[in-house]
Amino acid sequence: MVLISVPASYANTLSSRGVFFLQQGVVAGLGATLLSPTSLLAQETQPKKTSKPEKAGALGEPYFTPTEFFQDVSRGKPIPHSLSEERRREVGLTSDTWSLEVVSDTASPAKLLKPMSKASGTALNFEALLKLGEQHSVRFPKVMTCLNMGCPLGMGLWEGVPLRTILWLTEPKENVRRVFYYGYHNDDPKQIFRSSLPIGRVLEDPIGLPPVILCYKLNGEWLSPERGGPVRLVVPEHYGFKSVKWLSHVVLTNAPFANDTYAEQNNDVDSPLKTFAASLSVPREVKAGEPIPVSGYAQVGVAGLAKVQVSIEPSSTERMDDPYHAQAPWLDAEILPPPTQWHSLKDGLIPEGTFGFAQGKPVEWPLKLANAHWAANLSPLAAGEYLFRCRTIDQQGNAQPLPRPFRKSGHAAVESITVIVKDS
Ligand SMILES: Nc1nc2c(c(=O)[nH]1)N[C@H]1C(S)=C(S)[C@@H](COP(=O)(O)O)O[C@H]1N2
Ligand SMILES: [Mo]
Repeated sequence: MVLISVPASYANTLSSRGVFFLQQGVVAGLGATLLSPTSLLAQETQPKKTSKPEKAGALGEPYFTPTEFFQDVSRGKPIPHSLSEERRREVGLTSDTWSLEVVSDTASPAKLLKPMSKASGTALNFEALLKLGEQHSVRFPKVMTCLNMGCPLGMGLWEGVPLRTILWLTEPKENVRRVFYYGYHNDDPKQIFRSSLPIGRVLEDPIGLPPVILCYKLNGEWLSPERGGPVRLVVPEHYGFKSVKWLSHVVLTNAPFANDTYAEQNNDVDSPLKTFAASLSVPREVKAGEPIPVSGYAQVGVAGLAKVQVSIEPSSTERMDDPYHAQAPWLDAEILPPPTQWHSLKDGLIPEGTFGFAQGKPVEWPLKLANAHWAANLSPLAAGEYLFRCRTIDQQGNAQPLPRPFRKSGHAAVESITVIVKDS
């Protein structure tokens, strides 16, 4: 049997908690019918360290999700990270016992001159991986999001060695079309969680993207068992299911197809991260004649993020043939600037040499494949029942949920939230 650990709080409910990320103040420059959202600052609260908050990976401050707030999506009975340290040592899930096999697929062989296997004593160990890291390590920001859930699991600064660095050590010669990989699964074939990539993506990075890595650090700390330590794969532009935890095997194959576990539940395994916005704070009841402060986050997918927009209209409004609310009265919200302090990183600083940063500052904002935060202050309304919505416009000009509105290709539905405006 396969168990999935997902926090009970992970219902698609919207958090009514205050936002605590609006610490930088928000500059003016909103559309004429929007007011400056600085009043949102009054709602600041502090993150609770005791319980996992909802929308952990979406909250903005700290920008990089602290370890204890990261949400977990792990299969297995028992879930590998729940094993005792002693047991983890026995099964190769500690840094001193971990090793990785990189071999040819027996069903569709690739030609490798130097496969790495346990049997021949050539498997890659953690020490050798770190040694490669001295020369080749890369570190990049990425939001971890489950294809099937409405909200990111966490924002991370992921660090490791490009997978291609290890693949080249096996001296592949020909007949390599795909890379299959999987992790520790209690030695039970029924529990295996596997994923795959085209060899081209592993050997080469599309413009602006960091490499696929064997990851051993998150936010400057060694990767914890819960996050897939000692070593997991991290694929920058993909949903979480491609980033296999407790990595143990990489299989080079001449097979041309994906063999991902996620395909078995009707998921689209070739769909990279989508751009979408969702709310974090929207008052459910407001007084007539008072501005309505709203805020949220946006996931910046492969299509980039040009704008976040908000709309509010009487809930009785009917529009024909407008499934994506394209005709709603959309107004631009404010995309909040980068943090000045990167809490949860050492000394609050971005380390030198981080992908997408120069002198500790982002080269562009919002960051690619990461979260951004937004806020707006809606103009006062008369008493009545209204629907609030938010959406993104990507850098190609597509309004959410376009251009890929299919749920099994990743969540991007436009939220509709009822807001009651009452006479005071
Ligand atoms: N070995 C293994 N790797 C795995 C999974 C798993 O169940 N087993 N779940 C995947 C899925 S579906 C997601 S969304 C991400 C979640 O990463 P996180 O738990 O670090 O947030 O891990 C992926 N890697
Ligand atoms: Mo997932």
